[in-house]
Amino acid sequence: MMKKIYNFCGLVIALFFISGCAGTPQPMPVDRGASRETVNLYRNMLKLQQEGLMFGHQDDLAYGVGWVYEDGRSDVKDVCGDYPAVYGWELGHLELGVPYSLDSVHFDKIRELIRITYQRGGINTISWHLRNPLTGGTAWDVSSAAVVKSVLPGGEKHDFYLGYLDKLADFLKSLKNDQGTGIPVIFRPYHEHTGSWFWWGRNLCSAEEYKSLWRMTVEYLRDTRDLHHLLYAYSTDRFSTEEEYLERYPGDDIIDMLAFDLYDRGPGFPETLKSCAQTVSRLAAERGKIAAVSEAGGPIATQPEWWTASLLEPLRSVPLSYVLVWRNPSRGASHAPFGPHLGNPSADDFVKFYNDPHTLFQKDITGRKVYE
Ligand code: BMA
Repeated sequence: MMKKIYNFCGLVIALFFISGCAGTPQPMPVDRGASRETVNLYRNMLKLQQEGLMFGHQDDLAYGVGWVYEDGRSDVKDVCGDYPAVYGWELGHLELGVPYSLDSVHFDKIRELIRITYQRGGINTISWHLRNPLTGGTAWDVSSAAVVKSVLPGGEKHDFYLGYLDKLADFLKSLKNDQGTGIPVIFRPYHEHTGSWFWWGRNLCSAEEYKSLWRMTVEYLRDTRDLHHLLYAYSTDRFSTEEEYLERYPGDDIIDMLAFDLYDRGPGFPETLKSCAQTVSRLAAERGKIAAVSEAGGPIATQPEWWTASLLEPLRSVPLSYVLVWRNPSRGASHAPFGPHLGNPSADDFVKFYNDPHTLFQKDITGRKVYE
């Protein structure tokens, strides 16, 4: 009799634990073999997006207005005294096997800065404006609508393209912390595909081809090259409807973050930003995924209150992980700096943006230990 009671108690305790664990499944990235720190980053980003909006900047630590490679320097820090929480890095030209990117940043430098960011508790995201594998032109070479098809299995450039992915995988594999494990990064390839200015854009391939390109890439990096420190981000350009946003979505088993890029190109920007953000935030929440504005930028030289009026207010009430503004080229780019910098008329407003309780910078997230 006693034994039966013990057995019964054991059963109740076991059921309690099983139902407790099964009842609250923890969010998982699409890579079920993702490293512990990658899973932690994913979960912490999901939590943080309920608390505030992280600020990100492309190439922040590599160069800024009037400077290149100055240790510890950041245009954002020059203006507000703190580093961004999120850092964007660009790997275009890595596929060519050359030492520096299309934006003249050495890949060794990018690796070093990704490590510094990680050690500080910041978050790294990677974009890739890779060359056109069929024509040999740039990422912007849209002269052929056969490129995506040519790199898929059975296509004439498939093996050649795997060579590009191998160079990428080698670099990603080299992103290691002091313990020798991979530094988690958000990988955001094939972006702005709702437009038609890159070889993977809307008019250059079918929806099925685009989705297959994504699937092939994730499967190659994760399963063939055994990389388990990546979160995968899907990011469109501006869009009007949910259907348009999702038309080329590769699937919930391929994507960890739903995002979009949106630049301020004139009147109506705040309204468009808000409505795109609301849609993406809702679609991400329905899927238990992260939401972000993966690229943004505005006319900060002529609209001194752009940071608070055009960027923060539209996004304030929308749960989003981060907004990342694009780079501050030192020279020779087709656009003005999108990030704050000393002497820019918007600098005071950026300090207001920084001081607003809704925005999160490096100091706000260091204590949150996003990898733990
Ligand atoms: C674009 C511009 C280019 C740059 C490219 C990749 O938006 O900034 O100058 O080469 O991104 O970073």
